[in-house]
This record gives sequence, C-alpha cells and structure tokens, in this order.
Amino acid sequence: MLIRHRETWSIAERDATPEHVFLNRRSFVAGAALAGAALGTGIIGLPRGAMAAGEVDPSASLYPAKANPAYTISQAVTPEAVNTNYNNFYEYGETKHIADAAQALKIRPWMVSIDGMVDKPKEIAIDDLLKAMPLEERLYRHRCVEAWSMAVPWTGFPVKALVDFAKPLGSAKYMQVQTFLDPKMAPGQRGFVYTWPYVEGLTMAEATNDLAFMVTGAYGKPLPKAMGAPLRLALPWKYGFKSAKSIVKITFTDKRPTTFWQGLASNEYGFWANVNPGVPHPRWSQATEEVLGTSERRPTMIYNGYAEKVAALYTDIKGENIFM
Ligand SMILES: Nc1nc2c(c(=O)[nH]1)N[C@H]1C(S)=C(S)[C@@H](COP(=O)(O)O)O[C@H]1N2
Ligand SMILES: [Mo]
Repeated sequence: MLIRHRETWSIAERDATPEHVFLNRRSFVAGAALAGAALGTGIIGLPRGAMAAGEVDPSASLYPAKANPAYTISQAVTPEAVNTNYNNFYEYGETKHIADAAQALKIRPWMVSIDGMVDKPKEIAIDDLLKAMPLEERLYRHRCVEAWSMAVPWTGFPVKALVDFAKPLGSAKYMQVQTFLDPKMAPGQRGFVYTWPYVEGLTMAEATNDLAFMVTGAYGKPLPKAMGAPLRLALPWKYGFKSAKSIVKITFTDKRPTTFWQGLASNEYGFWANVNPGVPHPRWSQATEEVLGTSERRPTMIYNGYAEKVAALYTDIKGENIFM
C-alpha cells in the first residue's frame, strides 16, 4: 500500500492533543516520547488483520458484506494501513501505536451478555450473534475529539437490530455498553489511573436511530483487534470516544451511565459528545480536523455532517451541554 502523505500525517499526530493529558503529566510525557520514537522510524506499516499469523477467524466467510448505498460519503476512504496503525485503545496503551500490543486480545471464544431491563437476560456467542444479524457495509466519517478524522468502511448491523433482539422493557431509557475487563489480557488495565472497564451509553432514541451501527468488520474483513474486535460501536455524529470497542456486555437501564471519559474528567467529556465545530474542548478548538492519510485540514461539520439524521434527537434536551 502506497502512503504518499507520510510527513503531513505524522505532523497530525504530533499536533494532536491526546484526550488524556489532564490525567497525569508523567505518563503523558512518557507517551509523547514513545510516539516520537515511533515517528522517528518513519514507518506506518502494513494493514493489521483480525487474527495473528496462523489464527483463522471463524467469521471470515461473512465478509465482504454488501455495501448499503444509503450510507456513503463523498470523500476518499482512509487507507487501511493508516487506520489500523493509528488507534485509540487505552487498554493497550496511551499512544496511537497499539496494534502490536492489541494482538494479546483473545477474540474467541467471545460471549456477549445482554441484561438489565430486558424481557429475559441472555448470553450469546459472537458467531451466533453474527449469524442472527443482517450484516452490511457502510462508509462513515469518524471524528475523534483530538481533532483528527478518517473515512471508514465498517461492516456490521444497526444497533436497532440488536435492541430488537434484546427486547428491552418499555421502562428502559438507556443502553449501556461495556468493554471486557481482563488485566491479564490488557496491560493498560493494570494501572490505577483509569476506571476500568470502558463504559459508554446511549439513550434508547439514539440507539435506535438509523445511523447507530454495531461494527464487526472493516475494509471488507473481520475487524482488526486494534479497532476493537470482535464487536464495537460506530456513532458517526459523536466524537470517537463514544464508540466503545471490544464489547462484552449490553445493559438496558433507566439510569444514565457514567461513561469512561466522563468519570475521569467530567469538565472535559460529557455524556452527549455530539460533534460541533463551534463548541471548543476546554483545551483546544474543534473548528477544524486533520483528515488522516491526506494533506487536508478541513472545517468540521455540525454533528459531523449527519445533522439531517440526528439533530431532531436533541431538540427537547434543555439545560445540558449536548456538544461535550
Ligand atoms: N474500549 C475502548 N474503546 C474505545 C477507546 C478505548 O480506549 N477503549 N477509545 C475511543 C476513542 S477515544 C476513539 S477516537 C475510538 C478510536 O477508534 P479507532 O482506533 O478505530 O479509530 O475508539 C473509542 N473506543
Ligand atoms: Mo478519541
């Protein structure tokens, strides 16, 4: 794969403000030094697959899934090698270069439990879930709060299909998702700075919106570990941190979940996290974004360009900052 804009892309990383810097000055400095070292090698690397050499993904035959033409965007797809070598996955470290470390993630067997305010709690193996859900491919914008963006061909199924499968009670107001908790498998979970597991949440109206997508693959293949295999969210109108990776548990509740980043710094990260170029993060502007893999810095769009599909979800919410 030819990467023509390496220098510009590298600058994007140097300029990007990591989400976590408020936390711990020392770990930030260490992380920055590591990132610098990685840049020094001048290597972006090869696309990273879902499995390590010799492993076979039992879901491989389901890909590529048919593209849904209703969900496309007029911009070039971010090269796979750029995407799979520039990730946020704090379970595997605080730099963008966690693809090697993430190989420690064991994605089979993988059980997903559904509980809380549902008809009947259940547990389902990922391969059974994959068979039960209608897989399709969608090209989505992906915008991190750190002011970089990509265009990603995700494969998966609407969150709505999962909600129908889960049968939540009418009294459920939120869908909470939770990443695995296993410090043996994830070195990032061994420290005391973060509150694991990674938790995120949506209102039921958000979860059942057409755009909310449960991701199982990317680039026409099973999802690489670095991108949150075997099951993650893609919520393209929100900042990337809402799109939790490597999900093991989905809980329906009438209490708004305290999410991972909100729990660490509620003055910087809220529950809603809808993209808005006019509302800066307390430490940096959100007006523009670096399009990774290109030399472009472009204006950010409200709701990341998806206002038509989601703005109505927020018209009745008063007295809350829906853009952080
Ligand atoms: N479990 C988990 N999910 C996560 C994260 C994480 O650190 N752990 N990072 C989030 C952030 S900040 C972003 S921007 C996206 C990054 O997804 P990508 O690496 O596929 O681009 O994943 C989100 N989901
Ligand atoms: Mo992010």
